[in-house]
Amino acid sequence: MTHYKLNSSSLKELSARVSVPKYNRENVKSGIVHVGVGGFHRAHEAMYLDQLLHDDSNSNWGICGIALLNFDQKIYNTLKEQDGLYTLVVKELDGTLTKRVIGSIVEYLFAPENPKAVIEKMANPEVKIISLTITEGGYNINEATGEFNLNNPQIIQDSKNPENPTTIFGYLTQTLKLRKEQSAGAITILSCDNIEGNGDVTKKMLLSYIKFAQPDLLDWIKENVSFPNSMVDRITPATMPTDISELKEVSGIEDQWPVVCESFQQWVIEDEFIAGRPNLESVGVQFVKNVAPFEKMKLGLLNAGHSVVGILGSLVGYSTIDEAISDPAIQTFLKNYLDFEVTPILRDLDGMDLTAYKEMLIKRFSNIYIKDQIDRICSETSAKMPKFILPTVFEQLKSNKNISHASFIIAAWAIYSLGFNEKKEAINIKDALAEKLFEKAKIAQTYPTAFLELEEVFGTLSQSEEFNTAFSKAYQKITSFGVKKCLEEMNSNFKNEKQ
Ligand code: CS2
Repeated sequence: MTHYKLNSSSLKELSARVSVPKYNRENVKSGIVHVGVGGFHRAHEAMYLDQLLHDDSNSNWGICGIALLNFDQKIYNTLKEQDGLYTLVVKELDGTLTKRVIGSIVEYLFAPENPKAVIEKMANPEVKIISLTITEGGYNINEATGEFNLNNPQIIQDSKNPENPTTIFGYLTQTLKLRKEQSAGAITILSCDNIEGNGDVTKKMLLSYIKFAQPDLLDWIKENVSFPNSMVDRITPATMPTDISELKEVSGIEDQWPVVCESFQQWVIEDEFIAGRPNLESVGVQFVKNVAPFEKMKLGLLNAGHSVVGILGSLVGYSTIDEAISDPAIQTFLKNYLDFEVTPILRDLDGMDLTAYKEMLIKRFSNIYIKDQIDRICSETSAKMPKFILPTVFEQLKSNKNISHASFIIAAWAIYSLGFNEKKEAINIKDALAEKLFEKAKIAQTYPTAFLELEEVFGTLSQSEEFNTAFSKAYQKITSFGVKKCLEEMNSNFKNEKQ
């Protein structure tokens, strides 16, 4: 089979093998600028827009992808070499691979190389939406106070050098300033990160920065910028070398960075697009008045579920989510956690079948073809914990409800943070707070609750006596008997309690 490097000129040949964009990409304008062109964006928003662009009347809604950090150089280079094209490989539950070349990213910029070009692009009147996937940790929130962290050296640097920003807050501020000066019109800033009230959080954090750095912009922003909340969902593991070679061997496509994902996809958004929006409902996006209940459900069940399976699975010595969830001790523990600690805090989900949602979630985690890496799931747990698990814990504590599973998970995380699993193999911890976590985890070997003193992660949790007690008990048990034994015991006690 002839192999083709993926780019605009090979699309014609490739169209005989996989589905390719059938619209004229040269006519597509970037009505959207997206910051953070990782796997998730390419499996989700860019995929929805690719579908939409097949109708010529939508040609104003292409995407300009921004690689914001130095770390993003590789994706920028790949997009540049491949004219923005990449293959999306959907792994169905039965293992079938559905391959499709996505063409909605029609421009791309590397911010560290040319910050001015990025600001000018975002301030272009044709651009109506700036969307973000900058990760849970990217919003610069001080978890101890819930406020914007003005002490972050990069934030201070941006406020002193506004024309050469390095953070998303510096970029957005300069963009809004230019839009105001050039009367470029209103703009929507759409967060697509896994944070409860992601639009509200983006607004609060950005306005805090602007109040400090450019207060004269605030009035203009009030009238001209909207921040819809949204809930996004599609499991997108990291692309593995085998994904790249399969694509080459089976389909003859040389793609340096294809994206692999599950077939499930969901996007629920509040319809607050001040400068207009594409007709996304025609490709299955749901628009609702209030996204909060959906977001809370997804973060509390799916994302928290991931962290639970990831942390416990990692300690036992598994390396993928499907392996870990196939362990009955982990699966039963997860189900009990979701049913008895998370479900009670979920409300206002009329018409939503939560039982079916949870069953589906277990199926999605169990997909053996996805092979979602525990390393990916456990990366940046210090930023995920306050968004995925702690809101549930605080609510349960407030109403004196069960926290036995959550305290067990956090105790397991304290032990995980020492850097070894129970087979004495080193764990590859990727976390901006890895050093601090390790220091606390060391002290926790003698005083377990020292781990909870990390305020930037746990906020006021260490003030709860009830949590401290449950946490210490879980910690001692895990260190004495190992995770698996503890899970089995908890699961059977729980079963007896329920009978
Ligand atoms: C995962 C998410 O990062 C994580 O820990 O839970 O990336 C998850 O796969 C997506 O949010 C699925 O929509």
